[in-house]
Amino acid sequence: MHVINGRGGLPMLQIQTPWSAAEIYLQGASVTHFQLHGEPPLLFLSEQSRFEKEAPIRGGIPIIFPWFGKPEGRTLQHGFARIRNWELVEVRKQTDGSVLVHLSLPASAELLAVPLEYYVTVGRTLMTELVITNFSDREFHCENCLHTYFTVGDIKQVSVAGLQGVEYLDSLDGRTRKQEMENAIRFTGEVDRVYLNTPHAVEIHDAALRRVIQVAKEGSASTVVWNPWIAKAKAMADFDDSEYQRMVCVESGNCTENALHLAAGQESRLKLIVSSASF
Ligand code: TA6
Repeated sequence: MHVINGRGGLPMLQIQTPWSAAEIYLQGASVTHFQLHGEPPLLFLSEQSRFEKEAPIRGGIPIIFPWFGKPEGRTLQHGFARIRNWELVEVRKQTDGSVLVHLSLPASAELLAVPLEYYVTVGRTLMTELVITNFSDREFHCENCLHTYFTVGDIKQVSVAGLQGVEYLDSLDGRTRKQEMENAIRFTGEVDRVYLNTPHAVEIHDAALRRVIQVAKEGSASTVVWNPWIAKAKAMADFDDSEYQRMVCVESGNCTENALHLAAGQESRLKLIVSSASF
């Protein structure tokens, strides 16, 4: 496997394994495609996504770092990691047939002494792990999030399970703190919620595609659930008006109140494991 010119001429890797296929752009270390052979893609990528230098890719798994959203004083939504060019360190076929891709974002002028390492393992499942190491001599505060877009057959027939009882911040209501009462979250309008202090896996039940996607994670206290619905879909230039019907974001990270405070020398390991089963 070697780097080729992908969409917009951006460098990318195409990965093939006995069970699956994947695509990874060096820009943002963006996993833009993951598909088990014979099944619909698991990751969603907008047909209108931009593939231009320094522009976010609309879909796949954007790496959100060092901040989530647009905190006070920041102009760049979701930080800069997803629009920077990452370095390809290694592509390795493993003995079990999976493929490991290691990418790195060196410490930069913006973030002295805090490099990022990203490990993507493509096989029967998709695993990605973001490692942040604070090599500085003082505490480092940041947020991180693997902002994963999943393909669904019809959002109106989708439910997200595993968050009942969990407190969340409702981004559509001034980040008011609420509690999830449903054991299966359904979508009848825009949903944009940061669930807090929840380390557990969640499941996306997709009746139209007759599959359950499991979104498991390690090193993550926040789960974000987002569907833009009709109005926001229309407002996004890099997203087709109808695409809200065929995607849902279930994101794994450490956001808002769960932000990270890394002591000097401390590292954070955020891991995502995506698998699916048909029914
Ligand atoms: O993950 C939810 C969210 O923060 C939404 O509020 C929405 O803005 C989404 O991220 C996409 O953000 P982006 O900057 O990629 O358009």
